[in-house]
Amino acid sequence: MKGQIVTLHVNEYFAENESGNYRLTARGRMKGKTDILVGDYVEFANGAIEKVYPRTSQFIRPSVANVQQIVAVLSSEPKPDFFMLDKLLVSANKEGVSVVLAVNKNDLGAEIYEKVKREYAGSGAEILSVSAAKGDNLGALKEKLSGKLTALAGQSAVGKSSLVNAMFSTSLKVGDLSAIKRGKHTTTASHIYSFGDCRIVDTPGFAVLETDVEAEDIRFYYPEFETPSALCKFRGCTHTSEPYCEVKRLAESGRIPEERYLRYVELFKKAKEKRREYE
Ligand SMILES: Nc1nc2c(ncn2[C@@H]2O[C@H](COP(=O)(O)OP(=O)(O)OP(=O)(O)O)[C@@H](O)[C@H]2O)c(=O)[nH]1
Ligand SMILES: [Mg+2]
Ligand SMILES: [Zn+2]
Repeated sequence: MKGQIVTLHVNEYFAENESGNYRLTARGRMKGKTDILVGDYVEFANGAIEKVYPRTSQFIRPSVANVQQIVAVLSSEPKPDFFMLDKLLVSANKEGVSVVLAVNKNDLGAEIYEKVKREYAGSGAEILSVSAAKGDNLGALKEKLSGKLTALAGQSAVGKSSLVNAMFSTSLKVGDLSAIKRGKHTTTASHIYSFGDCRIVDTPGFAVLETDVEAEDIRFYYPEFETPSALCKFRGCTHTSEPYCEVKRLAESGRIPEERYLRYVELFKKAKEKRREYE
């Protein structure tokens, strides 16, 4: 039989298909395999997983497979970490996964939403202003979720669980802001929840879904760089320190959001340093 892993514990896998729910183990050939992930489609018989099907996407932190869309939740409190968001967008673009930026807690003001619209207009992500508390714009968000396995990402306490509860009348545990100060996350294990044709991976308070990307490849995952990069003087321009760089020129004149560009340069440098550590 074929099913999809909806959650897992130590050598205990919970799969689901149209006919029901199954508690599985990894025996025989699969024993000791640590790379069976939430989201994986598996073949099983007699309670044992026999095979993992090829994945359409994969993230390493948190480990989830076959996600088709990411809803990245942001809020004014806690303040957004745009560096994390940029990393998430790079990983998502690399894995071919679409991103919706859900700016939550709009009952507290529109400043962050306006900033996100400015900085991410060319990023390829869709941007929605929502409020779990007031129920604002949740219909639009729900529509996005329809028919796609969606991962909820975002810092702890931005309101991921609250949004799920408000959209689907569930009662996932909701933490308070003080929980993050103590370093505790409210959601502790990745879990796929099904609500009609909406299927959601609620991940433990992780800020990003990450994959590994080479420093020189990061630029390919910034859609707003694509057109101007044809005008850079040097072929293979990384848009960081080369002269006559069109991307840099547009960032300096504000036509590419400058802060997002500067974070890109930072991301590039960090990826380079990290690689050097291992050389
Ligand atoms: N004002 C306001 N507060 C909200 C809104 N949505 C959630 N909150 C509050 O934000 C806090 C965190 O909400 P959670 O839903 O637990 O956040 P989370 O992103 O699931 O957090 P983790 O599970 O730790 O990753 C709670 O105190 C919520 O009541 C909103 O739309 N407006
Ligand atoms: Mg949560
Ligand atoms: Zn360039």
